[in-house]
Amino acid sequence: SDTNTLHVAILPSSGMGHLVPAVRLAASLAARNCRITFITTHPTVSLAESRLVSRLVSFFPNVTRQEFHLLPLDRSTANSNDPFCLQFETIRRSAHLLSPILSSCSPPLSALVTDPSLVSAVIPITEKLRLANYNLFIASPKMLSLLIYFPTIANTDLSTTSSKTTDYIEIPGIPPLPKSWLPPPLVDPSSLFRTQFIANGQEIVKSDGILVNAFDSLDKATVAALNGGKVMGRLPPVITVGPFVPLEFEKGSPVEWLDRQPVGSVVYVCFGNRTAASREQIRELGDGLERSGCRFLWVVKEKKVGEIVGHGFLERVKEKGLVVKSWVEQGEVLAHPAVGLFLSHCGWNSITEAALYGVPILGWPQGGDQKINGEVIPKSGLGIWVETWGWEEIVKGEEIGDKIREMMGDEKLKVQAARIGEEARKSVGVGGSSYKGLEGLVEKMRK
Ligand code: BUP
Repeated sequence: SDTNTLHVAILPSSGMGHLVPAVRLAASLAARNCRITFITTHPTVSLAESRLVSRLVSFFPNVTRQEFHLLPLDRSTANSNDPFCLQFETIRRSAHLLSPILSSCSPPLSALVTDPSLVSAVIPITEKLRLANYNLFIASPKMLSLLIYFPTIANTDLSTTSSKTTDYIEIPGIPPLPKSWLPPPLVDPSSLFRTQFIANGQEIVKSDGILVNAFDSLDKATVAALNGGKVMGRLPPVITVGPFVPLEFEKGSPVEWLDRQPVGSVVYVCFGNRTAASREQIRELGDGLERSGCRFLWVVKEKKVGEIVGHGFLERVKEKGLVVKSWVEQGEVLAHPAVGLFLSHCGWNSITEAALYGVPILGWPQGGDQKINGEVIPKSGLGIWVETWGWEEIVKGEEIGDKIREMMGDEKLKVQAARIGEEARKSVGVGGSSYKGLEGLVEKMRK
């Protein structure tokens, strides 16, 4: 009956990397008979984002979409050129408009689940409404410990020097973290991202629980340090609920080309929604793929792909490689038996999806949280990250090709990755740790 219905609102931030996990969480809760109000910001949601939310809503009758109209942002008071960071700020400064939306939900809400980039703006609202506030953390457990601890060290010297001992930051309970892994805007004292990060770090500790899209194979030690009070005392419970499983309704048109490739023969290459590569680096990557001699599916987020990689290249590799410039449903690609390696930018969703399907990763992190996320790849045994590969100095095709060939021939790595995939599926399966995490969450929200 209605009195027993648990009603939860979910407010993700902007960008696919934020929306995808929020949609998957919504689906997990909806499948457990919760009523979900899924709040989307307006204007700004991209077409891809809007389509995903529409699919969620049409798949689950107990999920409804609620539009949240944002106030225009005064750019002169927001020091950033990053459209995502500016969008976070727009949402943050409109947060007071959430109150009437949240309080008019029927049946009354039991909780709001929000995003780490919005937490400090939303906590005062939920406190006033006496509404439980949960955070869906969308990056790695290591990144979570950085967010929580950063306010304590924000005013220390974070720049990298030549002296080895000071090139690390010390977060209690976890191994030292190289300063060079920090998201670059955190080191710039005037950046908007840093201001938000500090505020969010200070406030996230006031939430009722933090959900992370992780499981034992993906940094159990850091989750234990967080929950054991080692990073900081009196933290909310950190609940592992991952890896989130791509949903049936996310499926687009399948890449049929994959069906014609032998098992484990294809390198899948994708650097996420926002990683920028120079034309020269894109060309070297193409050269590397060709030299590897392996089959490949390469997502190049550029309008003029042919012009960049060269029409000659496309002609030469057409038997072995498929270059696409549009969105592919990555979950479906990684689940495909033909895929044997993932060359990835180390977005957290990408890492967890590869883990779920037991696909080895060759990590090539760029900025943002990608290096701190990418640490789990060598640590878990899921793959490697060539630390000498940056994005400023061009990495030559020859080196890329050699690395790909070496990894594609590494039988031990395949076995390790497959084992991680089994553990991942066990975690989310009935009775697994993440399954229990979600069940416990629903119980807690009901109280
Ligand atoms: Br691109 C692309 N298809 O073609 P991350 C991405 N995705 O399904 P982010 C596709 O988007 P940053 C595509 O499966 C994942 O769930 C992918 O999230 C999906 O990286 C999501 O991996 C991308 O966290 O970059 O957000 O693009 O690290 O800069 O936040």
